[in-house]
Amino acid sequence: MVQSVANYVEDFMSALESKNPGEHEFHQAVREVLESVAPYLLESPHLMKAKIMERMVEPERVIMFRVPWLDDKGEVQVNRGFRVQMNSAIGPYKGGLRFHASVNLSIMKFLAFEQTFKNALTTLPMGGAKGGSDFNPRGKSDGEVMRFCQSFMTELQRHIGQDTDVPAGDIGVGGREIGYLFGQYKRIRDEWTGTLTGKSLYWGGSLMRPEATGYGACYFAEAMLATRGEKFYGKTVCISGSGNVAQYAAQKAMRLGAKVVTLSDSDGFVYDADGLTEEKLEYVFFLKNVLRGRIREYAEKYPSAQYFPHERPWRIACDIAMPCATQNEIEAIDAQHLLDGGCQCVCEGANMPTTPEAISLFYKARILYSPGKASNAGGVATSGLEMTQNSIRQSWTAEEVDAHLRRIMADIHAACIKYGTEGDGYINYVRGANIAGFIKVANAMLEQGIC
Ligand code: NDP
Ligand code: 2IT
Repeated sequence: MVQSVANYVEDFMSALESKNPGEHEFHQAVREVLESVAPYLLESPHLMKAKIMERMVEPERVIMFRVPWLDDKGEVQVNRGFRVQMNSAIGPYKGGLRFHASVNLSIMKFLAFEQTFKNALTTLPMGGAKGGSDFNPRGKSDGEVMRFCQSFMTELQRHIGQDTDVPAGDIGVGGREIGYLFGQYKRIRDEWTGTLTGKSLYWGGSLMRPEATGYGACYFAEAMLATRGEKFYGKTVCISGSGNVAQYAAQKAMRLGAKVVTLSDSDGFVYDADGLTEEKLEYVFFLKNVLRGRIREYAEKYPSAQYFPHERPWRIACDIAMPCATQNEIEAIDAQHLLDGGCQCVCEGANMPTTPEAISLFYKARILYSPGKASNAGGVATSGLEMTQNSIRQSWTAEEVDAHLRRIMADIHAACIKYGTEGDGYINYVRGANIAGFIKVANAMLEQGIC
C-alpha cells in the first residue's frame, strides 16, 4: 500500500508537471494535498474512476488580460491581470485579488487551488478562485492606484457577479483598492450587489472583516494550544508581515496575554524585546495603512526595537510563530532556528508560507503546526458572512460576526482532529485539513456528474 501510494503520487505529479511546466508554486500546493489524500483516494475506486483529482487540478477557467493605464507622468503602463476560477462545485467562485510584482500564473493557480479546500473547510457555500496582477502598488500615488483598479475592473467585471464569482482582498489589495474596484464595477454593470467583499462599513462591508483573518488565526492557535493544555497567555510570539493579517494577529495575540516581539515587511524585520503595546500597534496601523511606510520606521520611533534589514524574524526565540506575509517564507533553516529557539506552535496566517522541507522538520519535532488553509480561513469565512448580510440587506453586530467566526474556526479545528489524528495521538493538521476539504469538494463534484 505504502509503495503504491508513493507511485501514484509520483506518477500524478510527473504528469502534472509536464502539463504545467515551470509552475513551481502550483506543483508544491498540489503535491501537499495529494500526499494527504492519496491513501483515501486509492481506497475509493469511485473517485478514481471519476478522475476527481485530475479534474480538481484543472481550473474550470483561467482568464488572463491586459491592464493598460496612465501613470502620473502621462506615460502608458501595461500590466497583466488574472482570474483563476478553479472550482465551483460547492458555491460561486470566491477568493482574493493580489497586486504584487511577483504575481504570475503559477502563484494564481496555487492560491486558487488552496482556496478551493479552504473554502470547503469554512462550511459555507463558496467555490475557489484567485486573481490579481503583477502591478506593484508600492510607491504609486492614489490616482495611479485608482486608474489601475478602474482598468483592471473594466475587464474583470464581465467575469464576476454576486452569484458567479466574488473577489476580495489579498496582498496589496485592501480597503482602498476594493473601493476603487467596486466603484468601477457599479458604474459599468449599473447594479449594487455584494460582488466584492472586504467593502467599507459605509457601503455594505461587514464588521470584523478587516480583523477576521488575524483574529481567526489566533482562535485556531488557541484551539491547537488547548490540545496540550496551553494558552497564549505569557507566551512570546513572532509574527512576520505587517499588513492586514499580521496587524490583527498581533492585536488578538496581545489581547490574549501574549508578548508579540516581531513584525516584518519585504525589506526586513523589527525585533522589540519589550513587546508590542496597544499604543505601538496603533502606530503600526497608521504607518502601514495611512502613511504606507516601511516597518523600519517602527525601530526609528521606538528605541526598544532593533531593525534587521534583509532578514526574516525566525531566528528570534519564541513559543509561537505566526507567518503572515507570503508563500515560502519559512525555509528549512528558518524552521530549524524556530525549533532551536523553543517554538512549540506554528500557526499560518499567510498562504503556504512554509516550505515542504520546513513542514517536515516541524512534523518530526511533533510541534503544533497548522496549514494556512485551516488557520487563515477566518478571512474568507467572514467574506462569506458579508455576502450573507448583503443578500438579506442587513448588517450584523461585531459580536454576532465574531461569534460566527469563532464557531467556524472551532469547526475547522474539529475537522482537522477528525481526519488528522495519528496513531500516537499527534494531530497532523495538514492531513486533517486536506482530507476534510477534499472529501467535501469531491463528493459535490461526484454528485454533479462529469463537469
Ligand atoms: P498585505 O498586503 O496587507 O500585507 C502583506 C505583508 O507581507 C506586508 O507586510 C508585505 O510587506 C509582506 N510581504 C509581501 N510580500 C512579501 C515578500 N515577498 N517577502 C516578504 N514580505 C512580503 O497582505 P495581507 O496581510 O492581506 O496578506 C498576507 C498573507 O495572508 C498573504 O499570504 C495572503 O495570501 C494571506 N491571506 C490574506 C487574507 C486576507 O483576508 N487579507 C486571508 C487569508 C490569507 P511589503 O509592505 O514590503 O510588501
Ligand atoms: O487567501 C484568502 O483566503 C483571502 N485572501 C481572502 C479571500 C476572500 O474572499 O475573502
